[in-house]
Amino acid sequence: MRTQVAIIGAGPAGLALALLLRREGIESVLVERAAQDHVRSRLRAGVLEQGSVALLRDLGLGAGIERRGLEQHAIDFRFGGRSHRLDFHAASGGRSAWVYPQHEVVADLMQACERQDIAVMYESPVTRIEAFDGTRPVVHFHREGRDHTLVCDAVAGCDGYRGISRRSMEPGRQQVFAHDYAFGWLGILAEAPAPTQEITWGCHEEGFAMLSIRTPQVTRLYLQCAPDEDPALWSDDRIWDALHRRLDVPDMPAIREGRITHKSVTAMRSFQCAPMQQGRLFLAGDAAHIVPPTGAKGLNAALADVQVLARALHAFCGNGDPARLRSYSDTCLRRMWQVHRFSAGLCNMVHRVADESAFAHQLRLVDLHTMTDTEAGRQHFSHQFTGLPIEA
Ligand code: FAS
Ligand code: PHB
Repeated sequence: MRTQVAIIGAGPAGLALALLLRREGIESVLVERAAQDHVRSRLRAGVLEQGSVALLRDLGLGAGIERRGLEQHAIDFRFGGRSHRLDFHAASGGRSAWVYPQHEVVADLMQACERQDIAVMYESPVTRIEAFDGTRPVVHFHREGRDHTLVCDAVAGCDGYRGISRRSMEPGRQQVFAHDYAFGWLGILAEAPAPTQEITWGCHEEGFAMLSIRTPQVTRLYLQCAPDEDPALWSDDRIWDALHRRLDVPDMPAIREGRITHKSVTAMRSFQCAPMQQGRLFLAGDAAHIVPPTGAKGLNAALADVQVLARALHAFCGNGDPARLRSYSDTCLRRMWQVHRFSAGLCNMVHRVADESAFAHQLRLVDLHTMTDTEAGRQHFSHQFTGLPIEA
């Protein structure tokens, strides 16, 4: 087989990239390891930055967000026994975020690829990527019991943290930055309406908790736990008791309980590889970087990367200009290090580690007050949370 751009992975990064390339008349083929239903049903991110919503609308995918998305203007931070509502819409000069779950985004992107006859091969794991230091990379994949090859001009590694793309790069030409956190999140889905229509964070002495929203009847809740916690040790009663302790405050309606339909633990890490390219192989999304879910940046950073990559591939494949491709990694890294700083800083600010000193605890409280109770703190949080600009 032959195409202009081989895209490895049909998660949000790969699917969005294929649609952006098609719009510029550049052909691509997506090769995805898993079955389509598996990719579509994975429960992950929940919040879209303003720029990500603009991208999806630009791709003609605004209908789902209009019907099922919830525009957000504020986050209610709870600490010191009371609510500290941060209006990021006002503090950012009118920018918003949307609650619109990743599985909805992926379903919308898949439907758009099908409508445009973009070739997505599911259940087709890529086993090797070769010759990407030359001008004709070759992607080897397995499909329907046979081995196949896909010859192309460029390879987009959108295959996530455990994918083959980053591992195919020469380690000696790559730097890795990694940090694992001393806590994780026990995440649940509950058939219980949110007491208010705003995401609520509990920065409690006992530990962090969050209430987010999926639909008017379903809430997504998180509890700080050990990174290797066994979800089976958490009965429904134990979960609700901890969520009430960490989230309820006297001046606001209590969270509502309901049937828990999903329970899982996510460990937390920050990871970045640099550069995000070697020869004609370009990494985008989780293949290149991981952020803790606290700042809701993983999915949004993936969508930001592929907008940069699509513009660079259009200049190269469409007009023979390699300049943007050469600077792809530098362009993404300038934005990503700010995303890492925001995500890691927020993560450390709102979680309490077991051996926290009294001094460190005081510093965290000052940081929380600065972020929510000062104009400068609110503005800094709001510009980051609603999404940094993507370099043209
Ligand atoms: P993805 O991992 O989504 O997609 C990569 C695709 O490549 C997968 O479909 C995989 O099957 C495929 N693939 C891998 N190897 C392959 C091979 N050899 N051949 C072919 N295909 C291959 N982000 C947030 O912003 N907020 C959150 O709350 C949040 N929660 C998360 C919870 C969990 C449990 C996880 C794992 C992630 C969470 N994230 C969250 C981050 C997540 O949303 C990612 O940022 C997002 O999926 C990134 O999208 P992609 O880069 O497309 O990678
Ligand atoms: C989510 O809905 O999963 C979510 C919301 C806000 C965050 C992180 C995750 O900051």
